[in-house]
Amino acid sequence: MRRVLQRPEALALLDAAFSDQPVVLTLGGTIREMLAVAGRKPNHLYSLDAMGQTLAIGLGLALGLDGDRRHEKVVVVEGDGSLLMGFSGLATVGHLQPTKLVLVVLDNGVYLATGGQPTAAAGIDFAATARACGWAEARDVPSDFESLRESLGWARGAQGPILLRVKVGTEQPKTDYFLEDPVLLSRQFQDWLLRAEGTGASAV
Ligand SMILES: Cc1ncc(C[n+]2csc(CCOP(=O)(O)OP(=O)(O)O)c2C)c(N)n1
Ligand SMILES: [Mg+2]
Repeated sequence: MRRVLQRPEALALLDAAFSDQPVVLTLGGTIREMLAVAGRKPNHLYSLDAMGQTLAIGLGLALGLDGDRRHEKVVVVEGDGSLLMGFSGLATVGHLQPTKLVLVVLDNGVYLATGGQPTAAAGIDFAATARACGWAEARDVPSDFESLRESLGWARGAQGPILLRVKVGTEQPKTDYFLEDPVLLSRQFQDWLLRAEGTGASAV
């Protein structure tokens, strides 16, 4: 049987595919693993413990950057439990149509951070839900390195809002704690947004 992709591997691919674009990261485990594979990145917004709110943060950012040609995409990295908590965001995104938004759901099927209790994700078709809400594209990505790499490359060039769901394993590498002040984290990210070099086109 083929082995399922582990979250740190998926995060390394995500960082490589969107190394110059704004990326909003959900919750502690995902953030710590991204820091372990990619290091501290100015284009990453670490939304520490904002369970259920990561998609809403990305939605606001994608709408705010809509006319800013320095930023092609706004990538949101969500967990299954957190997305389920903020599920109404799928409808709001369908309604508001942020064309730069790419939501990547790293679905491990559990609330890993709190002990591995199963979420409702196994019975929910996230892609079909997003399509029913009016998202431009929504796909399940097979849980392997090449499929995810290819899908991320496609998402980079396609018009959103786009949802990609990929199943990941529950291996938890040992990582350092990361508990910085969210006010300072968001300020550092805003500073990057304002000075980021993009395609060479000027901001509106
Ligand atoms: C509103 C709220 N409730 C509960 C928590 C505690 N909590 C932190 S992470 C987590 C699980 C999140 O599940 P998921 O998004 O699937 O991420 P995973 O743990 O699998 O990485 C919970 C319940 C929280 N941070 N915020
Ligand atoms: Mg989970």
